[in-house]
Amino acid sequence: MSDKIALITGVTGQDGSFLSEFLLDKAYEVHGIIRRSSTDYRERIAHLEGRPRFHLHYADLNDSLSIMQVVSRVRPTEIYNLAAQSHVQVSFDAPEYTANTDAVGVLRILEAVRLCGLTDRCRIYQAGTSELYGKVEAVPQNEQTPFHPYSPYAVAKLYGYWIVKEYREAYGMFCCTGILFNHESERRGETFVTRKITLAAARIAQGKQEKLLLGNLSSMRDWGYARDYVECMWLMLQHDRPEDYVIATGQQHSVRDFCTLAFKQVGIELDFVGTGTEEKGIDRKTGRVIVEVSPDFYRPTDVVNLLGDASKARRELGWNPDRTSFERLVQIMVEADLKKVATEQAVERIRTNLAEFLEKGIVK
Ligand code: NAP
Ligand code: G4F
Repeated sequence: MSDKIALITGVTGQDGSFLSEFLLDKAYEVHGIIRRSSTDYRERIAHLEGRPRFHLHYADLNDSLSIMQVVSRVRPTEIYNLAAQSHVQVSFDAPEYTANTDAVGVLRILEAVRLCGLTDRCRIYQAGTSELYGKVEAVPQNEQTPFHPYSPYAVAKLYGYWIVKEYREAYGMFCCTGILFNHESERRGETFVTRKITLAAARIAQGKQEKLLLGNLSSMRDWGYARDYVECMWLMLQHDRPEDYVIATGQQHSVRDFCTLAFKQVGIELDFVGTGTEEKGIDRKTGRVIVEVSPDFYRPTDVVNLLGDASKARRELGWNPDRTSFERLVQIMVEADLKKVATEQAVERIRTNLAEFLEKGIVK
């Protein structure tokens, strides 16, 4: 049995799935926490299920007993706490749930490790976020930049950041926070802006969608590739001392830029005209309106100027933020969504044909 035992909360999520692959490749025994659900299909980790060193356990970050049970059974050497209600917009609709999971959930992990007597054995990574900088007080942002959280999600994550620091100082635990800027991929949830755009580009190009409705097109993000970012989580826990690190590319683009590039990938050149809610993205060739602004996607408070400075991670962890360019990231996502939409269409055609054959008695 491996002496490297990782426990990942949020294993079914974008990052959890990439991190599982990364750690399995490093010969870890990987344990993941999943929530009981009436549908048992876990798309992002389906390809890992059944592997000998990959194990799943039912637990919930809002249920201390379940966390204690898993931690005491698995006795991990590393915990990656990635589980969260991770959607900023949703945190305005479900602030209490978000606080319970994203703030107190972190405390539950730390306490479980302490109460199971694993403080000397187990290192803990906490998924922090660039949303902590929120209504930014400086650009770019690094580990010294003051926090100014600007959503219920960010406020909850701020508690997570401070409680990790507190347990490090009070109990000498090896626990640290990665302050990760936005990272995307072909596995990104479909309601985050990048994936919403790449999926729409693929659907519009294949005649499956008319228009794309978005909120703030001028919002600026530092977008990296999730597959590259999970390495940093691991590097932080291999370091000789527990510290917090900013992880970012140091490049900034607007939502509008992302749209322009994604649609270019499917052969549609967009021109943006107008301002505010009247702004539109128009197909240069046909004059057709492809992108419109809907206030439904505006947030009560929006974070609009994120740009990270990951010099400390580059210097101390040897992490290379330039591995996947912005252009390549958009290309990876669009290509994956073109395939997804084409497959869905093929399945739909097969279903229709089969239904017809059954009806006509051609097949039984
Ligand atoms: P994600 O795809 O939304 O995945 C979230 C994961 O958390 C899912 O596995 C989800 O399980 C699980 N989860 C939610 N509530 C839970 C609960 N109460 N108990 C147990 N598990 C629960 O998020 P992600 O993009 O991979 O992000 C991973 C972490 O990094 C999150 O903490 C996020 O806040 C943080 N972060 C992300 C980014 C980014 O750009 N992606 C940047 C900075 C920080 P189900 O599948 O059952 O819903
Ligand atoms: O893609 P987003 O929803 O990501 P956001 O809010 O930056 O949060 C993500 O990154 C954080 C790291 O900074 C993570 F901590 C967090 O868990 C999550 O992974 O929105 C990005 C920007 C926002 O300014 C939003 O207002 O895009 C703007 N936007 C414009 N139209 C939209 C839309 N966002 C979404 N989700 N949907 C839209 O239609």
